[in-house]
Amino acid sequence: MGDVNKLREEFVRECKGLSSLKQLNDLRIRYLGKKGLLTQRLKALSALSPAERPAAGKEINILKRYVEAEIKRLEGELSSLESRKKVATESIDITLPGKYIPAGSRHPVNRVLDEIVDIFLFMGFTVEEGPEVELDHYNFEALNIPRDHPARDMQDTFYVKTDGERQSSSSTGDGGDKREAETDVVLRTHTSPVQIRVMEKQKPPLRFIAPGKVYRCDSDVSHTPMFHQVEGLMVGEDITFSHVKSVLKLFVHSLFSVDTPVRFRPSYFPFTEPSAEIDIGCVLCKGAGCRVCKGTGWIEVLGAGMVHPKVFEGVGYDTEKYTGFAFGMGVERLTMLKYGIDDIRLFYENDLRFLRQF
Ligand code: 2NM
Repeated sequence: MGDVNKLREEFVRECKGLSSLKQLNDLRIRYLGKKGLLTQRLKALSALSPAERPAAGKEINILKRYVEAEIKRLEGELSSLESRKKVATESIDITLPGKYIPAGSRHPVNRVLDEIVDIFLFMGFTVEEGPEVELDHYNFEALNIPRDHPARDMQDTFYVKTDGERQSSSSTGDGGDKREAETDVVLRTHTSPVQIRVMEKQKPPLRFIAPGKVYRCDSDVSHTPMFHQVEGLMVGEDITFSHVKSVLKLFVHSLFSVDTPVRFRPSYFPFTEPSAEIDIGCVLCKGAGCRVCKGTGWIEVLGAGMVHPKVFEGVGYDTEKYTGFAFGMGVERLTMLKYGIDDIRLFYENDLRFLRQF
């Protein structure tokens, strides 16, 4: 058993020369690893006779436990030594310049959109959302917009090609060449399909707004192919045009100022009857007449009306029992008025000189 004693002496000697955790780890592998000195000796026990085996095994195991304990103790010592060394040599140069972290800002359209949503939340409306890729049924048919209505024109609506199913001109009547690419799938041209989807699922009373992106095949100083709308709907047993006036007046006075003049003008929409367009006194010239209001002193900001009975019939509402009003507005237009921006395309050019002003 002199061999085991020699091994112990060798281990003790090697421990004295250690100065790093890396060296300690190498030492551990040399003794306790898969092919380590102690592991090999333990394996060699099987070659001994049953008479010799217990005594030899006992000695090697005592050494093994000693080696394990020593390594653990040295690990503690060396790691605290190393961290003290690191702290002593490390330094922080407090004169170095800080890292530049560019701060983004909210897009003006989203800022105004949030303001609009907050005003309606305050009035007890909830927020509903729906798909931007819509069925012709929800975007037009259910809203009493007939097949030959100008709003459906290929010029305004983005039609989505669908696999296999493409309506031919014969199935859409005498539409001619222009109608050839029409399908049942469109990019929604307004958020009204959300109102239809909600009414199909829920019974009155209802009070919600539908904010979101809408798409129209249009592009000039006052039109972009994508823009944002907020539409709203309130349905109940005693809803009248007085509710339209009070809700929308309060809205305008909250978004602009309490002294902003508001007027309701008769208008036409297929999905409301009666319908109105709502003007506010020009925020730029205060009614005196300017380029923005085209000399009239008024700017149109909202459309609204009492929901057409045909729309209610389509979703299965009892038109004898329920009435309701709906309204809609363009968020870009309101943002332009709030911030005095004269070209809608600035919102989507991503020019930082423009965006950083908000
Ligand atoms: C507008 C103007 C007037 C409207 C109508 C409906 C629905 F689904 F209830 F019939 N939703 N939105 C509506 C009415 C929208 O936007 C200028």
